[in-house]
Amino acid sequence: MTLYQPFLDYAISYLTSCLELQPYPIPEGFERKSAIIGKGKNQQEVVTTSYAFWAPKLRQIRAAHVQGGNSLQVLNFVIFPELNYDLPFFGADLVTLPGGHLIALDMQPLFRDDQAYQAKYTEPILPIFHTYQQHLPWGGDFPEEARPFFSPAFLWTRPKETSAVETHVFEAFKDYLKAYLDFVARAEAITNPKALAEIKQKQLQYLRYRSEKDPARGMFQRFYGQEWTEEYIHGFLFDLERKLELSAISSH
Ligand code: DBV
Repeated sequence: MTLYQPFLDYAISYLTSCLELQPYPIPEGFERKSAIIGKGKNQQEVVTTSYAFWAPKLRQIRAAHVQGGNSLQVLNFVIFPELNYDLPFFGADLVTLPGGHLIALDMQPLFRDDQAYQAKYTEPILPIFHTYQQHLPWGGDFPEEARPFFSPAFLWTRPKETSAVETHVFEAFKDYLKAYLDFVARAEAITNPKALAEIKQKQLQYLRYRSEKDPARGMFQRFYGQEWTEEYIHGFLFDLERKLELSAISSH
């Protein structure tokens, strides 16, 4: 059992219990990828496995799980809503590297500075955020340009102890996911054309930022090469632009 496997298992079984989960296609060759890294005695297999689903209101629910021994464990888990809902993204970046643990957990807002949006999608999360922040203090250094993509309930922390990941971070992950599914249950389809255009624009802005700045790009390139990495990022992890291109073609 590896550090983030229980997070992944919990998420899939919880989502299965409250959503009509459907399989989402994973491009061939990306369900599982493995490489041997290091030399001599330090050789280590690094395996990346991918999971993807969709459900009503949720365009893509996907996870990338990287397992390469005790000091290389990553679970990146994101939920992308359909473009006719104003729902935030559920974003979890759970990272363990030789330098330590790095945890990012948030409901990433479409409209960061809109008061009504904050009241709807951030304020209800603040009590959960404050509960965990006592045990999981602010993680410091953080790219300034990423700030617009996170809510005031952004849990960003670098726990010293693995036990803090197994307890506080795991509990926070469960509470954020539950709260997210409450939002999903209550969300109503948007029909106003101006609002729909704004959502699409914000979704694309988020997608482009994440695919351009993916902090895992260097790691994946080292393990699996540049070609595989770019296709994984644009064809699976952050695939909205590709999907929009496809639907534009098929509607002609
Ligand atoms: N991050 C991803 C994906 C990953 C992944 C798809 C599948 O978006 C892993 C793997 N994140 C990952 C790794 C690192 C980070 C770091 C391997 C460590 C990189 C390194 O140190 O070499 C939140 N993740 C980070 C950092 C942040 C996040 C802020 C530190 C980056 C830095 O200091 O430059 N989640 C991440 C992020 C957004 C998000 C930037 C932006 C919207 O949602």
